[in-house]
Amino acid sequence: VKLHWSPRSPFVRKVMVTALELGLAERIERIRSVAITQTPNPALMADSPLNKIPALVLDDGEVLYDSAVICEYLNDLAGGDLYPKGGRERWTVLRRASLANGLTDLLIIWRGERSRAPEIQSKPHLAAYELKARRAMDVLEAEVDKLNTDKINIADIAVACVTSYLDFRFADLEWRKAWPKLDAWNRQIEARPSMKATVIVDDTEAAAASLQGAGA
Ligand SMILES: N[C@@H](CCC(=O)N[C@@H](CS)C(=O)NCC(=O)O)C(=O)O
Repeated sequence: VKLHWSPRSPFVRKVMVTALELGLAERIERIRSVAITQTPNPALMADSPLNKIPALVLDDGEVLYDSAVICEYLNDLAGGDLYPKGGRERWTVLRRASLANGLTDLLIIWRGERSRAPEIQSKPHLAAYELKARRAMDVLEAEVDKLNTDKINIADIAVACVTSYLDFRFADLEWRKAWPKLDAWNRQIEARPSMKATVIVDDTEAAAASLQGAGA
């Protein structure tokens, strides 16, 4: 299978961490695909109509997106146990994974707004994005006792990827000071080989010609 991939995307990272945890990473051929909201990429859109990465092209040509669907597909393929099979625990884990995914979406649009020329940035939007991001982080901090670093699930992977993304794009938030329990948990999960192998890298210079803007 082929994965529309970028070393800068937290959603792609989540898929790669999932694949590594399941022992499937070697079966995935990565295609460096530039995904920038305001500069749609025709080659990417041929497979991913909304111009988003990750998108997984299966051997029969069908394309799976978005990252939540890809992760569940990989877990199913490997017969993995990253998703509780049923009961209340399943819904809690899925809800927490959605919170992390939604926070990631929010950070991406927040960053998009911050990257615009200062005179056209919308102050109300910036303030609302920050308020929501902080609220989501408060909820994750309050739930930190339920997060794992040993027998991990899909929510742990999603929370790990979004918190580490804050280091990459929102260093000014100083999140590790503001949410110290999440910081301690994140440091432990970042020690897993799957996280170490997927550290976000800014390859902007390497791909400079086509990488203008706040994309991945
Ligand atoms: N809900 C999607 C979000 C994916 C997403 O927003 N990816 C960004 C890069 S991190 C993207 O491809 N942006 C390009 C665009 O919006 O046109 C998922 O979970 O896969």
